[in-house]
Amino acid sequence: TDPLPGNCPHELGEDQRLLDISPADIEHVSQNIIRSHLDTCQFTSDELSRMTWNIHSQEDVRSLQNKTCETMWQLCAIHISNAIQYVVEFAKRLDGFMELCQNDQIVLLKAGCLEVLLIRMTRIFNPLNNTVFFEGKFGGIQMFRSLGCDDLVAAIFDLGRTLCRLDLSDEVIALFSAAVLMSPDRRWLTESSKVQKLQDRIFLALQKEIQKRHCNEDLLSKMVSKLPQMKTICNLHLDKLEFFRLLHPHIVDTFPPLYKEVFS
Ligand code: MHQ
Repeated sequence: TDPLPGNCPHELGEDQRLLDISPADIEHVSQNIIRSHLDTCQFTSDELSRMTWNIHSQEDVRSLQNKTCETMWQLCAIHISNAIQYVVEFAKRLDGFMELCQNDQIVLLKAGCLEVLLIRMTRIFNPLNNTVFFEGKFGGIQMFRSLGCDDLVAAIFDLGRTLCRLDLSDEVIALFSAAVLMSPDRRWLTESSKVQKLQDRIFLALQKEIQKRHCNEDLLSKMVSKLPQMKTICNLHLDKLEFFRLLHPHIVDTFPPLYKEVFS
C-alpha cells in the first residue's frame, strides 16, 4: 500500500491501521461522502443563491412574532424534524454506517444530528445581513422572538456567522459533517473502535480536500475549534426543551415523533 501523506494529525495506533489506506481508498471515501451530502442536503447551492435575496417582509416577521410561544415551538420542531430526516438519509448512505450495529447507529444519530444541522446551516445562512432561511424566506434573529429562547437563538446565529467566515465549500461541509457524525467518543457506543477507524479515514479525506482546493492551511483546526461552541448549543437546546416540556407537556406530545426521539 502507499505511504501516508506526511502530515497526518492522528496518532498511529499500535497496529498502524492508517498505513492500510491508499490514496485511491481516500478518494473513494471522499466521493461517497460528497455524493451522499449532495443527494441529501435539501437545497442545491443554485437554489440557495437564487433564494438569498428573498427576504421576509416586516409583516411576515411581525406575524411570526405574534405567534404564541407554543405555536412557534411547534413550527420549529417541525422544521428541525424535517431537516433531521435528511441527515438520517445522509448517514445511511455513508460507507460503513449501516454495517455498525443498530444501537451504535442510533447513538451516533441522536448525538450528532443537531451538530450536522448546525454545520449544514452555513449553507442557508447569509452573513451579509445575518439572516437564515426559515418558512420559505430569509429573516433575522427577531423572527424567533416568541420562542422565548433569545440566548439559544443568538448562539446559533453567532455560530452561523463564524462558520460562514471560514467560507467552506460543499465538499468540505460534506466531509466535516461526516466526521462529526462518526465521533467515536459518544456515550453508549458499543463498537467505538470501529467508529474511530471510519472517522480516521474521513479526516484523511477532509485533509486532502483542504489541501486540494483551500489554500487555508489551518482550516481543519479552525473547524475543529468550533466543536465546543456546537456542543454548547446542543446542551442549551436540550435545556430549553426540558423547560418548555415542564410548562407545556401536552404541546411537546404533539411534536413530530422524530424530534422527540432524537431529543429525549
Ligand atoms: C438544514 C435546514 C434547517 C432547517 C430548520 C428549537 C428552538 C427552540 C430554537 C432550521 C431554534 C430556532 C431551524 C428551524 C431556529 C434557530 C431553528 C428553527 C440546515 C439548518 C436549518 C436551516 C435550521 C437552522 C436553525 C433553525 C432556523 O438543512
